[in-house]
Order: sequence, then C-alpha cells, then structure tokens
Amino acid sequence: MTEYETILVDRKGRVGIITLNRPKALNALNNQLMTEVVAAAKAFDRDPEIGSLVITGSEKAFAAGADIKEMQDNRFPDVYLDDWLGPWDELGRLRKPVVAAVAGYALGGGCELAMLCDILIAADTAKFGQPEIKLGVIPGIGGSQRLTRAVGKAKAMDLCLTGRMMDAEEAERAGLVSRIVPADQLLPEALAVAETVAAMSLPAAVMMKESVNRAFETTLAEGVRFERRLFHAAFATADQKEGMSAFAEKRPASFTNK
Ligand code: CO8
Repeated sequence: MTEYETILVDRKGRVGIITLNRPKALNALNNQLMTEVVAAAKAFDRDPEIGSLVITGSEKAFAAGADIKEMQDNRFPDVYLDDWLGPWDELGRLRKPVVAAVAGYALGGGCELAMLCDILIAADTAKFGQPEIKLGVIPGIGGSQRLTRAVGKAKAMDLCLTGRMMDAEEAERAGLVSRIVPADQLLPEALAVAETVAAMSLPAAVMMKESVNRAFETTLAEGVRFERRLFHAAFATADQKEGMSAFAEKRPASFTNK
C-alpha cells in the first residue's frame, strides 16, 4: 500500500478507511493532506475489492479546517492560477458511497470535507461550523453551498455569518447529520454502515448515489427523468436478476457487481 504522511489508510473487508492524521494541528487540512486524501480515495474508488469508503479523524477533531498557518501568506494570482483547493472537488466525484465519521471539531474545511461525503455520522462530541468569517474569508470548498442545501438558508446564514459552532444534536435536527452515536461507538457504527452499503450491488449503489446527488443539481422533473433512466438501466444488470430471484426464493441475495 502507498505510504502517506498525513493520513492512515486501511481496509476492512470491502470498506476502505481513510483516517486524517495530523494530531498536533487538529487535522488541519494542508496541501499535502489534500493531495493524500484525494489520492487514497481515488485509489479505493478504482479498487474492485472495495465497495464503500469511510473518512474519519481523531476523537478531538475530524478536522479543524484548512491549515491557517500554511495559507495565511497566499496571494490571489497564485491561488487563482493554481486552482488551489480544486483537487478537493474530486472527492465529490467519487463513484462509491463515502461515510464521514465525525468526532470533535469539524470546522471550516473540515465541515466541508464531511459534507463532501454521502452519509454523515456524528459522535455526540461533534461540533460543526463555518468560522471562516472570523478569519476575514468565506468557505472555499463548497461550505456556503452544501451547508445551505443541507440545513436551509436561515441556519446556514446564522452559522456562516456568526462563525458559531453547532453541536451534534443541532446538526442532526437541522438535517446535516444522518445519525448520532456515543463517541466510543463512532467508528464501529460507521464501519457497520459502510459494510452494509458495500454488501449491496455496486452498480445499484453507484446509481443510487448518482441519483440522490442529482437532486441537488437539477429540477424535480429532470431529476425524476434521470432516476427513471437509471432505474430502467438497472434491469440490464445481473444483480437485478439475482436480487429479485433471491427475494422470490426467500434467500439472501449474492451480488456479483455485474
Ligand atoms: N490551521 C492550522 N493549525 C490549526 C488549526 C487550523 N485550522 N486549528 C488548530 N490548529 C493548531 C493550533 O494552532 C495548535 O497548534 P500549536 O499547538 O502549534 O499552537 C493546535 O492545532 C491545537 O489547537 P488549539 O490549541 O487552538 O486547540 P484548542 O482546543 O484550544 O481549540 C479550536 C480548538 C477551537 C478548533 C481552535 O484550534 C480553532 O479555532 N481552530 C481554527 C478553526 C478555524 O478557524 N477553522 C477554519 C479554517 S479556514 C477554512 O477552513 C477555510 C476553508 C476553505 C477551504 C478548505 C480547504 C480544506
């Protein structure tokens, strides 16, 4: 397996696990970490033995945002011409489902990274926020867009304009988080969810992810049309035949991802 310095990479069955690992900086997202997370995630995405991913951090911090010390001297022409942070968008283009397992701080880029994932599971210790305004900037990898779609304008404006943090309960009520678990159950729960997803037909899971994501990008009518085309296409897979035969024969399905 490739050597990384700012993340740990592991696999459990068909689940690829990426753990952010810059404990001294509360997993602040520097350029090296960005490059490594994107490379590791894309490698899992290409790996036929992997069906889903988990991205997690430490007990204290999922990630406390972009690395402020690294970026403080950035200049506009350089970051603009380099398309700085552009690689993060590649996480949003992963085909396989990604579970974010968030404990502690998920601030700024950390909250944005969690929102780039598909299922967000929070420990009861999680704290979410977009505090960029306190630094004189705004979010840079989709925070103002994805947070608004997730929690609505009122709460997004509240969080982004004041820079305050919200706890896991508030995040779940607002629709950012899909479930909250006790902190010591976070990784087992996230892995169980990822394993459940990875045991499904991979083509169906990828279609499902693509179809749900389409809801954020298009009109209802277009989204329903898109879903209908993929639904029809699912009948071209061996897994559809297997899934429905297994139901009729009252046995568990055994998918081949074909
Ligand atoms: N960048 C760099 N270093 C950090 C960051 C950060 N974002 N957060 C924490 N650290 C470092 C601290 O400097 C400190 O280092 P040292 O020991 O060398 O002084 C160490 O981590 C521990 O931090 P604290 O001592 O501050 O720990 P506390 O428990 O007292 O406080 C907090 C924890 C509240 C999380 C506090 O560290 C904090 O406020 N951090 C900054 C949070 C923040 O403003 N995040 C937003 C950053 S801007 C951003 O994300 C822009 C998004 C644009 C794109 C994103 C691309 C990835």
